[in-house]
Amino acid sequence: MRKIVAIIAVAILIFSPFKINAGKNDLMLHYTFDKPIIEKKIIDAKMYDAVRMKDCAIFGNGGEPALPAGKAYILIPYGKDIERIEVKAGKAVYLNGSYDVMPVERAHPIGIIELPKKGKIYEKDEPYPSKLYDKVGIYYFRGFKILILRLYPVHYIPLQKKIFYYNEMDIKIELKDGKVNPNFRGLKEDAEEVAKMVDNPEVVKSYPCNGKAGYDILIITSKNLKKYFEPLEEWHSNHGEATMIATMDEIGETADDVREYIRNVYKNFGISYVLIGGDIDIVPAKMLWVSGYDENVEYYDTTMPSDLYYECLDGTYNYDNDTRWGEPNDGDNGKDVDLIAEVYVGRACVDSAHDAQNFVEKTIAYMDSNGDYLKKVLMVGEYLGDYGIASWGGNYLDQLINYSDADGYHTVGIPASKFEIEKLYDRDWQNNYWPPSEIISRINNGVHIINHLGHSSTNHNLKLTEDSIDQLNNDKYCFIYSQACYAGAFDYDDCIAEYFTVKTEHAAFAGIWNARYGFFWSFSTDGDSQRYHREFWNAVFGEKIYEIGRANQASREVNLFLINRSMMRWCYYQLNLFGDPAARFRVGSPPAKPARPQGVEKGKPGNVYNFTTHTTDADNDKIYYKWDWGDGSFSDWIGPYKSGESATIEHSWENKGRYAVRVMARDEDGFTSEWSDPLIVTMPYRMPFMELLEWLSHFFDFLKLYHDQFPHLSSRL
Ligand SMILES: [Ca+2]
Ligand SMILES: [Ca+2]
Ligand SMILES: [Ca+2]
Ligand SMILES: [Ca+2]
Repeated sequence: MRKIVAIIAVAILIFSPFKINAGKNDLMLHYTFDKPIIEKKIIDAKMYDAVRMKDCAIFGNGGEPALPAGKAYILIPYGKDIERIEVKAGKAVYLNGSYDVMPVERAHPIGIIELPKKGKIYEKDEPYPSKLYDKVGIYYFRGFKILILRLYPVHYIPLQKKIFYYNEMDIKIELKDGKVNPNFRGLKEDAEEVAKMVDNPEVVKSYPCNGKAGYDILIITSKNLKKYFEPLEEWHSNHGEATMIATMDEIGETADDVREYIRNVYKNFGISYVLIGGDIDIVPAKMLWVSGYDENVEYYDTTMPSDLYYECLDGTYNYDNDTRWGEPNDGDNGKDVDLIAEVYVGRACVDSAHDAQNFVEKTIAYMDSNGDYLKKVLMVGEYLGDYGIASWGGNYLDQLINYSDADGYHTVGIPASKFEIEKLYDRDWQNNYWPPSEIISRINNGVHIINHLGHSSTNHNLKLTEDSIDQLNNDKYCFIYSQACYAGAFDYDDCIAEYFTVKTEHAAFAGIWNARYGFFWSFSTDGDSQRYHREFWNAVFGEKIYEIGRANQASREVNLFLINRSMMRWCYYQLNLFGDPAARFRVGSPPAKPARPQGVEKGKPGNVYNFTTHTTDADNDKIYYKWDWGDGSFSDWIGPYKSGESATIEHSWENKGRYAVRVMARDEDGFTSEWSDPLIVTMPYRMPFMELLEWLSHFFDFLKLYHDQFPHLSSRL
């Protein structure tokens, strides 16, 4: 599926085989679709046709024909609302032959067998689905209004066994005046980010975005634990990510107090990340209710702790005011709850100073780490049960390596050319069972990234228990992503994810674990948890989103058009990050600390002077520089420069004073260096007698300025 630019105020689409008349205020989008690919598939000794289409995903409930659906993420212009949506398709193109389209399999909690079932739809003599699209909803990202549609380019007439598809669709959205979302804060970086999320980035221009963020990260913890998080605050601030700490005594008690506080800091200080520094009794977690179901078979629901509540800051999460938060009609006006994050959240489930020190030391050690261990990736797969291809976790995990187009969607995976990828699979092991001692020795030898699919519980994951975690003694810390059940149930006292991340000074610095059941599909690798897992590494290696919290959220949002599919909403809610959301995967090295700036040390206000620096990047990446002029002003990121090339910039100061000029480097992947040592520049240099008198009269002011300015140098941007 491809989308072609949206055009505002286009009268007629000349080359289209059909017409929609567009008015002045309309948004027009044109989508094209590739011919479907049909593959034969044997399930339970019966032959089916599996229908795939490029850039589409299989959508439907268990037992319904499994057909591809496309997605449209459409940005609505600033201050506008939707009056009407019109979708028109081109000519129906019939495929030759007759087809037995396979039914949608049922999603399974890891460990329960269910076979696919067929429903009544298969007895009908009319096209299925009977429509071109569904409106998934309207969601907001930092005040940008995004309409999400699910498009149905492929249709099936069951009794005739015919398949046809549309090779193009036109979407017209009639607009009317509307309100501006209260979470719109008008930052330039927000505009850049939303442009990557939507099909019509040219509409971003309609939003007034001139502001710059003052802060990047908020840490929330208790008054008692605050000092243990200060080294992390300092580390981030020294790397160009201004960080602040707030304590619960300033915030309140409830999850709603926390969300309200985050919303205010988001709006007024421009933050993008929130680290929750406390287990649920220190910083509460919102318990969200979620159900996933198959109309024809059985139904699941649960209540789970979800920090998604602190990421998605729009509107209410309990519109009907009942006991269930997070229902699909619990957003403002009975619409869906907010599912697009304003800020990216991770949690350190610390209960004590000891836990907080473990967490902070491991996180900083990881962010400063180097060496060969960073190349090591371990895939950990277990036997899941007798489900055909889905019998082995390893069959799923293999799709995380390199590019995959399995199950009708594309993901960029962990590149085997850059990493040493080891597999620890029951599938390949003697007697189909690798022993726990094996994973202990792999972690102790140093491994960077672990991906896991197998059975788990609140106190059991990767075949390890709380007790066996004591046998870990690694000082090279890993990141763990596990699809398994309940390992991240941090409301169950202390779950195994908490042991990995905060209870020990070894093991993992961060990870993503499920709060409740993970879900795979039997006889297929198109599992719900797998969708998020594949998209997580696609975000990291395909989209170069290295901050863990952002990558976790990106893996959700790309799946948002499937939110009603089987257990997708359940998984959307439960993928909590146990770690610092602003920590970046060390899949590259940051540039070295830049050379102390060279240039004049004395000069006159108003004159323009040149300053020069240089640095190198171990990966030979292109480099950008940001200058701190010592007067509260900063340059933009200037570049790119080659590694080792010197970079020169001009600057003048309006006022007399003494300025500490320093510079930071960033590579093309966004890894930042430390600040350089400062060059102290004094203005003015040569003073006539009268100016000297004036200067003396300002002498005490200067001392005060010097005093005010210097303490900030090491702690923030
Ligand atoms: Ca409710
Ligand atoms: Ca939102
Ligand atoms: Ca806990
Ligand atoms: Ca680099």
